[in-house]
Amino acid sequence: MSTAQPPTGIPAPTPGPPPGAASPLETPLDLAGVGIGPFNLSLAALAHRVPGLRTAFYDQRPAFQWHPGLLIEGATIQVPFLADLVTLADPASPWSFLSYLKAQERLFPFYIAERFHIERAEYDAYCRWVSEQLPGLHFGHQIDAVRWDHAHGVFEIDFTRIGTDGEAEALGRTHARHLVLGVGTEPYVPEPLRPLAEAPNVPVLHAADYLEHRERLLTTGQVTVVGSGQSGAEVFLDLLRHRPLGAEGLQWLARTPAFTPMEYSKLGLEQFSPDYTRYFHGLPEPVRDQLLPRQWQLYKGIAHETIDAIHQELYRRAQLTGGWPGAVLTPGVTVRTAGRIAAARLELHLEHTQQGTRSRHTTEAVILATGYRERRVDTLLAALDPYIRRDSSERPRIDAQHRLVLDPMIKGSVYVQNAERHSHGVGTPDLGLAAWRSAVILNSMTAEPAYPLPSRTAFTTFGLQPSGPCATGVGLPQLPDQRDRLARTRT
Ligand SMILES: Cc1cc2nc3c(=O)[nH]c(=O)nc-3n(C[C@@H](O)[C@@H](O)[C@H](O)COP(=O)(O)OP(=O)(O)OC[C@H]3O[C@@H](n4cnc5c(N)ncnc54)[C@H](O)[C@@H]3O)c2cc1C
Repeated sequence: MSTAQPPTGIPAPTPGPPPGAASPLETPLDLAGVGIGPFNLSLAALAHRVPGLRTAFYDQRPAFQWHPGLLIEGATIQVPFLADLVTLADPASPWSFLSYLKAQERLFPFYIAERFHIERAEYDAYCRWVSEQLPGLHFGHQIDAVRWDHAHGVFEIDFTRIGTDGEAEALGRTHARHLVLGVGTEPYVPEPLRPLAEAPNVPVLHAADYLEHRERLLTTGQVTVVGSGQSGAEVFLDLLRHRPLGAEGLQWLARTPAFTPMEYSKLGLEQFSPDYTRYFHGLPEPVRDQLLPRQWQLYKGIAHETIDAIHQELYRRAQLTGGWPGAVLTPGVTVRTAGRIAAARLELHLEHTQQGTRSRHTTEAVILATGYRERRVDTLLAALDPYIRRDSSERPRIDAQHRLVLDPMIKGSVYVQNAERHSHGVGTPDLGLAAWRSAVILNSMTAEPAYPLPSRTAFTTFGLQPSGPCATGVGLPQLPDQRDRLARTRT
């Protein structure tokens, strides 16, 4: 699926945008953001403190929401709270998690709790708090298309205003010198299971929609969870905890040879540092491509705590009933195909790779914890496509400052957040790098670094040779028009 299909039956965009939502051609924004997930929210929060910088960010949703279908009670984020929107670039920011706690009058309870990994629902609430107060955020705005206006040297950005009922209300246009895409990811369903997931009235859903269906899933006879990442583990644990004792009726299938823990050692975590990101970006493309799949355990495994909690709950149930719980956990299994065998029953065709065996499994509901993929922006960027430089696998080339490498005819920059795993590595979707990447982007737009960043961030030395220019924004070539303008407004 690609984003930004302009709705039909609505008048064509006019240069006069609706009040409060757009800027006219004579006074373009310095930076327009597409999407307000944590990454662009972080950028908006840091940009807010840069004097003279005119920004606006747009999101198609009516309000900020962070993976609402997986805000399972007790589930925590996998980075410490210090990895909030701003702290690792600007600990004094009014948009930090600690500022949020202060505003909620919860600083002392938090201090006493000594909790480093906060609940996912609390992270969501914190981001929403920022989103409700930060100026320049426009929810209910879907960005449909982006073009470069050669005559005026600005990006032309078409949007649709979406009403609270989800219907398109009006079309508009805004202009910006630079653009940042923070459109995030979307749920991924493997090919063999797609027809099932898309068919109405069949109880097959992606884990992203879990909470919406939870009540029904707690009482459905047999439930199967497919996928052994963190989402699969959290869904399985929640079902296990809340389904009837001794009649759990649960099956957990994983393609990986084992239910594997996420790499969480201190030196392992240094691969989520700016130093490692810089090193990775400096590697030759074929080396990067070989390396990434081998690093899956850094982000695709299950948190130790979740594995412990699952085992603990299984043990508790075994002890209470004096038998084995009605939960089957099988790794090493691929779901080849699936089909309906009755109005409310499904049959999965399974293959065990190591044994070379096949079997059929009947279930009444399937939850696909099969991951996410970068959201496609082909439609959104169709007009820019001829100007985008690509690597040998046709992926956009992205420079150290997270900008698409464009034909020099395009004077503005298109920054990307969370679409550069192929060029910047495993840290790309990590919330721990949010503030740093936002700062790198802002520093590349301002005469003096808006947020001075450390030149070293890890104890590990990655590589024998320094890996190219340091992506801190310091000492990097500036965008000339921007530098002059911002330098003047900064006094
Ligand atoms: C369930 C889950 C849990 C995670 N937990 C962690 C964790 O604990 N720690 C960690 O480090 N990482 C975690 N991650 C990874 C992290 O990258 C994401 O959580 C994070 O949400 C990514 O932020 P984002 O800003 O890229 O995108 P999103 O949060 O996906 O936001 C993108 C936004 O863009 C909007 N949008 C898209 N297209 C358009 C358009 N054309 N016009 C207007 N708006 C548009 C969407 O509506 C959406 O609101 C998790 C990921 C998932 C899926």
